Amino acid sequence: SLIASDNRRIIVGLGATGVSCARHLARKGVPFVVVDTRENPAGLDQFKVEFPCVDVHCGELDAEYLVQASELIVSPGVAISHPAIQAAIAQGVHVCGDIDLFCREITAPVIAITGSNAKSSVTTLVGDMAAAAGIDVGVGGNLGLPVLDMLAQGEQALYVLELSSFQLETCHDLRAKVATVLNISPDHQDRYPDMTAYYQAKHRIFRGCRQAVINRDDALTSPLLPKAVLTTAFHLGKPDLNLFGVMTDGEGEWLALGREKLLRVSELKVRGQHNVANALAALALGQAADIPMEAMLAALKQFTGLKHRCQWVADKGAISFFNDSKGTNVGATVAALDGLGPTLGDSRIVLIAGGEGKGAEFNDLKAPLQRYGRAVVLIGTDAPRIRAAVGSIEAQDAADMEDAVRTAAGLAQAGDIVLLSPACASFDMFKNFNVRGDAFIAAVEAL
Ligand code: UMA
Ligand code: ADP
Repeated sequence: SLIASDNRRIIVGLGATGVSCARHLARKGVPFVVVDTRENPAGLDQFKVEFPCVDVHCGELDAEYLVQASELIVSPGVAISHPAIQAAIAQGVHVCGDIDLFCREITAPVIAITGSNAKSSVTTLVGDMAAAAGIDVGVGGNLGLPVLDMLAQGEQALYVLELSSFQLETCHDLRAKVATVLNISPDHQDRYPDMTAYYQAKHRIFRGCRQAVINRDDALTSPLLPKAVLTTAFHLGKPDLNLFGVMTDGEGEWLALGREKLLRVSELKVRGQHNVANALAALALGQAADIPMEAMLAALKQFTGLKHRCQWVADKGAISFFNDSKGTNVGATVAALDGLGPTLGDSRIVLIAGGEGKGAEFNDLKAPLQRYGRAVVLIGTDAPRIRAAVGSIEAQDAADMEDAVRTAAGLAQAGDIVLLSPACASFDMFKNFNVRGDAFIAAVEAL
C-alpha cells in the first residue's frame, strides 16, 4: 500500500484551506497526507517547515493513490469532478471539505450565507450586528478566514459563515440555524457544466437548516423545504408579514417589516439599491438568529461598506473614481452600474472591465452600459469577448491598470465616474481581487 493504514485521510490542496485542515487534524492527533495538483504550490516550503513529517505529493492527481484513502478532504479550488476524485468516490471513498470538519466539532448555531454576489457584504453586516449585541461571534469562510482557523481559538457562541458553491459541494452536514442563497446569476461557468449544477451546489446550503431566508426578488433563491422549516423573506418592494421590504411615506423611504418602520434608507452609509437589498437580507438573517433589533440597526447605521466593493477612492478634477474590484462576475458589475448610474444626472460612467471571464457571457452588460456608460476600457484575457458583447459604446484597450486608469480619465468628462468593476476574475493579471483593487487605487493616486 502507498499509504500507511492509519494515514488514510488525504487533504487535497495546499492553499489556506488545506493548511487549516492540516493544523486541525494535527491538533486532534489524526494522521494525514497532503496532495496538490500543482508541481510547486506557493505554500509548500512553509508547510514543510511546519509539518516536517507529513508526506506531500505534488503534481497531477493519481487515482490509484486517492482510492486508498478513507476520506478525501478537498479544497474549494479543486473540482470534485476531477476524474481521479470521481474514481475514488466510485470506490467508496468519502469526500468532504473543511466546512464538514468544522461542523463536526461545534455545537454553536451557524448562520450560513451564499449567493452569486453580496455574500461578503451581508456576512460582514450580520457579524457586525451580532457583535453590536455583545455576542461572541466568529465570522469567516469564503470571506477569507478558513473556518478551522477560526476554531483554533476555541468555540464561540455564534458563527456567521460565507460559503462558496465550491465549499458547499463538499459539505454534507451543515444543519444551519439559518441559511440563505442571497441571489443567483451566472458565475464560475468554467467549473459547472450548466447553471442547474451551479444552482444545485448553492442550494446544498439548506440541507438540514432550521430556518431559511429567501430573496423574493429572485425566484432562484427559494428552496423546496419541509413545512417545519420557518421562512422569512426580503425584497425591494412593499413589506408584509415575515417580509422585509421598503416602505415609502411623506418622510421618504424606510427599511420595514410588516407595518413597522425600522430605519430610514437615508441613514445607511452605503448607496445603491443593491445595498438596500443587502441591509434587508442582513436584518432577516439576524432576526431569524434572534439578534436584538436595536443592535442590528446600530450596526446598519455604522456600516460603510467593504473595501473593493463600489468603494469611492478619490475625486480628481471633476471626475470621481470608484473601486469595485470585487465585481468578479457580470451580475456584480450590472449591480455596480445600476447602483451608481442613477446618482449621476447627465453625467456618465467610464467602466474599466476585463480579466479572466470564467466562461461567462457578457451580453447583460450592454443594457446598463447603454443607460449609464460613456465608454469602456478593457484589460485582460477576455477583453475581446467583452468588446464584442457591449455593442456600439466606445471601447478602448489598455495594457495594464495604470494605462487603463489614464485612458479612462482621458475619456471621462466633468462630473463622470470612472468605475473599475471588471466582471471577471483577476488571476490572469493579478494575485487576487485585492491586489487588482490596490493597483487601481495606486494608479488613481498617480494621476
Ligand atoms: N489549486 C490547484 N491545485 C490544488 C489546490 C489548489 O491548482 O491542488 C489552485 C486553485 O485552483 C486555486 C488556488 O490554487 O486557483 C487556491 O485554491 P485553494 O482551494 O487552495 O484555495 P484556498 O487558498 O484554500 O482559499 C479558499 C477559497 N478559494 C477558492 O475557492 C478558490 C477562498 O476564497 C477562501 O477565502 C478560503 O478558501 C477560505 O475559506 C477565495 C475565492 O476566490 C476568495 N473564492 C471564490 C469566489 O469568491 O468567487 C469561490
Ligand atoms: P461576494 O462575496 O458574493 O463576492 P461582495 O459583498 O464581496 O459579494 O460583493 C461583490 C460585488 O457584488 C460588489 O462589488 C458589488 O458590485 C456586487 N453586489 C453587492 N451586493 C449585490 C447585490 N445585492 N446584488 C448584486 N450584486 C451585488
